Amino acid sequence: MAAKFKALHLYTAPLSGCSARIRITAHLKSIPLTYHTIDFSKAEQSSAAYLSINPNGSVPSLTVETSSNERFTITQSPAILDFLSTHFPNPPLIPDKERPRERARVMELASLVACDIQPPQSSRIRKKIDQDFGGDGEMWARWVYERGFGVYENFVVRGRKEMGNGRYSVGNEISLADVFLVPAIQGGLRVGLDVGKWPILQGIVDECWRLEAFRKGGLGRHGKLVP
Ligand SMILES: N[C@@H](CCC(=O)N[C@@H](CS)C(=O)NCC(=O)O)C(=O)O
Repeated sequence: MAAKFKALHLYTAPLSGCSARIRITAHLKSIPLTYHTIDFSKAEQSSAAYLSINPNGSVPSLTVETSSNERFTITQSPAILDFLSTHFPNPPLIPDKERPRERARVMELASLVACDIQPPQSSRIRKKIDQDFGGDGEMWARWVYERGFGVYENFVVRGRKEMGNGRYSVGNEISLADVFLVPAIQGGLRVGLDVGKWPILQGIVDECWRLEAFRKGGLGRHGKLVP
């Protein structure tokens, strides 16, 4: 643990892809986190106790206890990842400024998942579609994932044309892009998608899955990426 911090408390849910981004990163960087499970089946994310930690009623949240006994909470997975990458730089998950193209590609792919794939099909949105709009939330989620994974794969193809082939989303180093991709793919599997439709994504995910950090930090119960 960096000397500045006494403890880092992660509020997480086993099937939350946004929380899995933090868990995988913590394993890759060997950051000791204290885990607090928020039970969605008991709607704990909407309890008064949890809303006092995260007024957005979502996971993940990270409460930081500093060595000078201050406490502060960070919500939103990109903000938490920024904190972790600043204070636990190794191994880096974002290429440095000497590699501007790789850096841009990593941030582009991570943002594709963070902004265009996960939010429109989140559990809260699906529930609203099912309960209040007379629709089928799972079908909607499948459409969002299908479109998003096709776009992701096209971006990887473009990146490989520019920078050469690699094992992961961008080159041969694990990056934030992979950390965002793998839990999203697991989310897609949960709604019945056949990831084999995107052979390049399947290849990246297979490579990531060789790493313990992904197996330990990925979505609980759905540890098997390839059905
Ligand atoms: N933009 C947020 C999204 C967080 C989010 O949507 N979390 C989901 C789980 S992946 C959640 O907690 N949903 C609460 C609910 O469905 O009530 C982040 O990246 O942290």
